[in-house]
Order: sequence, then C-alpha cells, then structure tokens
Amino acid sequence: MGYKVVVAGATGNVGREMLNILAERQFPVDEIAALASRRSLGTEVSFGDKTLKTQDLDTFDFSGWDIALFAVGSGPTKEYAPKAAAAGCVVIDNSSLYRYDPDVPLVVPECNPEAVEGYAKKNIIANPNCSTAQMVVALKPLHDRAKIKRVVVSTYQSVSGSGKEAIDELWDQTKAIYNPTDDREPKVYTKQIAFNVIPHIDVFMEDGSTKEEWKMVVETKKIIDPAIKVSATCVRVPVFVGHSESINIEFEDHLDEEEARDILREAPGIMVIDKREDGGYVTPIECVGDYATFISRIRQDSTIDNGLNLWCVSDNLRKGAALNAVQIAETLGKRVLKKG
Ligand code: 11C
Repeated sequence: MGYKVVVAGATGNVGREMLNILAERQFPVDEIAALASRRSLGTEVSFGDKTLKTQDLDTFDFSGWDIALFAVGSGPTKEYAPKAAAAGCVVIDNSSLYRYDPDVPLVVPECNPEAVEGYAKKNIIANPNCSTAQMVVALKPLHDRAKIKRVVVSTYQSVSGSGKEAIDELWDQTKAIYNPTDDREPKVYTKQIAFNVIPHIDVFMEDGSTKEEWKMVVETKKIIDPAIKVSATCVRVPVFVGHSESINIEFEDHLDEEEARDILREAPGIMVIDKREDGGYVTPIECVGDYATFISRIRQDSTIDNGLNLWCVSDNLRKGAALNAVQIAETLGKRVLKKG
C-alpha cells in the first residue's frame, strides 16, 4: 500500500516540478490530487504519463489524505495548511511561513533527516529557502569533520526564484534590448534585470540586510548548528534557472582542500566537478533538471588559518524546492509513516 498525496499549487513552477519528481522517483503513490487556486482551476498538469485536472484548493477535503506538498506562498499556506494538518494530512510546506516556528521541523534530508520525527506537534514540516538548501548540503559534511565557525556567502540567484512573471520579465526585456520600441519597464524587479544584476532579494530588514539574506542566516542555524555564523549577500542575476553561490568557510580545525574535496565527493546529494582548467567547473545552465548540488573551485583561503572557498550551483526549482520537498516525503515515509 502506498500514499494518498496532494500537491497544492500544482500549476506553478514548483508544483509542476513536485509532480514530475514524485513520478520520476517513483514515490509510492496510491492516489494523487493536484490542487490550484480558483483562477487556475481546470488547468491540466502532468504526472508521469498521466494528465491530472486541477481541483479547487478552497473546497478540497484533506481527510483521508496522507501527505500534502504545498507550493502556494505564505498567504494561502496560512489559510489551508492548518486545515490539511487538522484533517490528519502531513503538510510539507515550501513557503517561509512555518520555517522559524520551533514546533515545525525545517528539513534537508542530507543534513537533518531525523528532524522529520518532530512533525507531529503541528503535522507540518517546512522546506527551506532555495539558497539555503543547496548551501547546507555542501556545508554539513564539512562541518561534521572540521566544525564551521563562520560562512561568508554571495549568491547569484536565477529569476525563476521569483516565479513565472519574473521569467517572462527577463525574456521580454532581453528581446526589448534588440527592439528598442518594446516595453522594458521593470514590473517584478525594482530595476532592469536583463543584462544587469540586482543586489536585492525579498524585502529590506532594519539592519540593512534583505529578508533573503536573513533567511540564509537563520535557516542554516536551524538545520545544521546554531553556532554557525553566516554573513550573506543575495543578488539576482539574469539566469532563468539555477542558483549559484560563492561560499567562504572558516573552520575551527584545519581542513585541507584535498580532504575537503574527498569529503564532498562522498557526501550525499553532491557532485564535485573541479578540474582546475578551462571549463572544469559547473555553471547554472548545466545543472537545470538535475538533482545534485554541484561543487567546483574548491580551494584554500590562505588569508585565514582554517579557510576554504568553493562554488556551489544547483537547480533552485529542484533541490531548492520541489526535490527537497519530495525527499522530505520519502524520509517521512521511511522513518515514520512506513507505508509503501
Ligand atoms: C528567490 N529564494 O530566489 C527565493 C525564492 O522563501 O521560499 C524562494 C523564497 C522562499 O527569490
């Protein structure tokens, strides 16, 4: 016997990827429901070789369903996730709404799979922000060996992190550069994104950082270790899919680059491509559609005692969102629900 699974937000970029990944990984599904808001109702979505008609999230009865993957944003999550959870369905939520709630585990299965066991307080498990997810996959095995003191990260985040309208904005503005009469006014972003970079993701906080940067700090602490200090600068770049990160790590103990490379090669969810020659590293275009978090440019930081630099790239719609949510469902299945 398998699971009765709901995907809420099934017509969005992340919801569609959740359905693709459930099918690709042959998650043991007995029955599946694809839910959407009223304005997308009737839209058809693919699940493997099947086509599903979307049902109304507003009126859906979650009783008798085992797991609901939510990709609907914080507003609708606030309204519908508690309903699903109260009906006995475990919610795996991709929004930021519950991530910082001490009664809700925040899980990246390569880092803290045991945390799923704390799901029952609210019947909700949170999925981290995309930029955090790929970074912690790289940090955890290194932390286990040499204890990380401090991380300085700069991100290069693709527009798909801001949704479909942002993908259209990059596409339209890029075309408009060659057709100067076309509209290239920014709508999603504060400035032109085509042929530009914007050091601003999510809202500004009082201390001058942005909420995206704050999320990387707080989520890394919750997933790996509250003692790790993180300083982040998050930047939007004109890339459709795939977030990149330049990560500088300071350790308590010495860790040389050779050992770090060996540790990362063996670590779950990671693919090391680090040839120290022209093209011997991974760029975001090459990671689209992949499950792995790719690590390149591993090298000593000789300006501090125990420091390393590395380059980390992953598909933000997959490891950064849908894949991690499905991996949480798999972990919950294996450790707790034990069906299938
Ligand atoms: C971005 N990281 O690239 C964001 C998208 O908290 O889940 C995901 C926001 C979140 O814009």
